[in-house]
Amino acid sequence: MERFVDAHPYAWPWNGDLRPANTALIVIDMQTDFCGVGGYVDKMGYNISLTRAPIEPLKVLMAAMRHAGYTVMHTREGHRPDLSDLPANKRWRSRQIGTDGVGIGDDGPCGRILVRGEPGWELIPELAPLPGEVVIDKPGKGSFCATDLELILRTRGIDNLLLAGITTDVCVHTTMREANDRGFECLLLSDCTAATDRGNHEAALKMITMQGGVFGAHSTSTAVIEAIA
Ligand code: C5J
Repeated sequence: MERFVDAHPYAWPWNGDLRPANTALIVIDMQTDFCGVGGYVDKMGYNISLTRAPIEPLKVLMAAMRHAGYTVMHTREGHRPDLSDLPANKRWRSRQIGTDGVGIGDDGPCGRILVRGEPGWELIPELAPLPGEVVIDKPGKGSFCATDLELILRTRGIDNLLLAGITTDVCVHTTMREANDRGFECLLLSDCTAATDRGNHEAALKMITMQGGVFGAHSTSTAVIEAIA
């Protein structure tokens, strides 16, 4: 039986082959540093009510997908405590924003910013992984760079990826582009993603719809829940 999600710019997935065995939800970087009080995004002066907006729709979507037997995975952006995987230019740039010159790897209100094991780096408790769910630790913006994500997806026979989390224009879009180039069929969920700037979120959605769906498609979580019911 073919199954499609009502999506833009096309009904997704392209071939109607949407099943628990070949489809995974990846929840990207729902960490305190990106959406919690005192985290990196908050410290940079951005409005965390934007990056917190996906939490409630994500709770509902994750429950529905788990109930229907779909794979749910998570990612965390972060660096080793010795910062041996933190490029100097990434650190330098992160210190340019805000008023105090504090950036990635430095002490902040939630511990060292984006450093593995620190409170700010943790996934937020509202969206905690269930035991057995895959968590990918990534040093970059994309989830495929310097991780075993592709190996895990291929081993499980996953073809279709639903992309959620933060931020739409950075880590979610980078992951979508990496996945698309590797042949995965991608769907970005507009209400389960957010950016630090509303215009960037809208622009990131629009980019997807060019060229017949240049990186895949986007839809709402409601459309996904209807399709998998
Ligand atoms: C950023 C992310 N924006 N998770 N990371 O630096 O999008």
